Amino acid sequence: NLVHVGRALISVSDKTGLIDLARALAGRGIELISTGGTAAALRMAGLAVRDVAEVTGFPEMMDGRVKTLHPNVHGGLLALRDDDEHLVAMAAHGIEPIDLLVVNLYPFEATVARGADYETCIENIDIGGPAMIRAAAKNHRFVNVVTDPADYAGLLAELARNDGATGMAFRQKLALTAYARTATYDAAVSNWMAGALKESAPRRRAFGGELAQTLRYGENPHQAAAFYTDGSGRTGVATAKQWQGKELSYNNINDTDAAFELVAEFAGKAPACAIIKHANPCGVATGESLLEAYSRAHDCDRTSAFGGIVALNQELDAETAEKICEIFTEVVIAPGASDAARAVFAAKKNLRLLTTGGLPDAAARGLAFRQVAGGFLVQDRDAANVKRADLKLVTKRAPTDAEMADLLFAWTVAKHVKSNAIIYVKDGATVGIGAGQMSRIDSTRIAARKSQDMAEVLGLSAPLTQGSVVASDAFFPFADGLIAAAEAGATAIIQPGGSMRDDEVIAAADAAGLAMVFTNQRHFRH
Ligand code: 93A
Repeated sequence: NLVHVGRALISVSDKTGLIDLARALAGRGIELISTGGTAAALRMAGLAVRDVAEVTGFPEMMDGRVKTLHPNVHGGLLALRDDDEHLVAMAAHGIEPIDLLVVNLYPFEATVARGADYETCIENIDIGGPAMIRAAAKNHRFVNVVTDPADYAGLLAELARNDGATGMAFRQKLALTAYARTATYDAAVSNWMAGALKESAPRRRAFGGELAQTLRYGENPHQAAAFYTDGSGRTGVATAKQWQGKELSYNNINDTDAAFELVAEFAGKAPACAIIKHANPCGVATGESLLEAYSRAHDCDRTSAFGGIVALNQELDAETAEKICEIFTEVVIAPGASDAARAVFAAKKNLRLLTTGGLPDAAARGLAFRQVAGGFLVQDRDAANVKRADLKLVTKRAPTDAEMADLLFAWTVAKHVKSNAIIYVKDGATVGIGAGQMSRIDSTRIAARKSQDMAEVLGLSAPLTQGSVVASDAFFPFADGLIAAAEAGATAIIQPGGSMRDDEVIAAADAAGLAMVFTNQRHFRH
């Protein structure tokens, strides 16, 4: 199953590592064929190369749209070297075998990510490249196909091991990678078109991702796992730079994402902090400073914050870093970190610090996936966000300005809490969070009870739910949840409305002197 490599076709947009590779191949006596830009780069480096135009007998034409799409190329890639008919056809048409294909594609994903116009994106759809990759991969019994500069070193090592040949298992792995690449590439084109045509999740389309990192394990140690990027380049944990600490785990990545998406809602606003445990916030706060925001977020639920993940909406400063170091924290993610803040963290070897240069765009279009037996569900990501003007007052009393600010804050947090979500907020900080319960009344009570527990820890005479406001991610189906919130001391409520019993719920609010607004929009998160 060893195949000797005698001729290579190299056609690459990303010229990383090209010269070193080509020089090593040439050093093995391998003949090089190349397309325009690649051939020029090789010649500049003093390497001998044949133009693909000489192989095809056609010039590269139509702005390069047609350069390798020719039987002399595809026959050379697809011919079975042990099939007499194929050999006869090769001889009859002057087709030479191509044993190695090195291609990386027009940078379509990067072109989309930099916001290029429609025509530019279209021009960056590679046709000849994927056609050759798929042909070479199909014929992996005889042909090697390399689609990623990261695999050049492995190729050279394999050739060195086998005196200029490669083994079948090696070529099979290359073929698998090659098909993953073309599938991901076409998925990116499909998704870009869906976006350009303003189509959303329900449209027929393909999904793909690039392997970014294999993980030590998944949600549990017996599950293998990996991290894929979706090619969107959207700022977030996938684009973050890690400054220190051991590799992120599957759960770390999941929680870090939840934390960062939450503080992204506060882009351009006051300093904000979210602390996440098990993908739910256990404290979210704004403040005059990041230090204050962090401290207030921490005070929502100090017990849960231990071993949590902290996200900030602004550059981390040294004072906040010092404060964070007072308890065990798994990950801190922020748009940036000052040198002084990094120096503070340097002493905490296990703490991971991630910076991204910005915040995720909270309003970005995108898709969210959920796996079920035999398939997966796809929906638009929840990019909605109500404004004050969208709210409908339904009670006799209107919220005060201070209550209104807290209601909107609580509603924003509720969007990022697993349903049933109940969030008590006071002065721009959560003071009680009930998450993931099967009944809304349980979430309401749990959030109030946690606030009571914290009052004891903080030595307060009354829990901070006294004089707070409450958000509910979906409507109260009965008045009991609202009454429980009022009993905990809430003075105002924000919720979607829309229950069959809205009248009862509104009457209960009026009876308790509460102000209540409806958003007419739900934020289930399951
Ligand atoms: O426009 S194409 O789809 N038509 C082709 O026939 C073709 N053959 C190779 N693009 C084609 N390529 C691509 O050109 C390769 O996939 C590679 O990305 C690029 C290399 O071009 P150059 O060598 O001129 O820089």
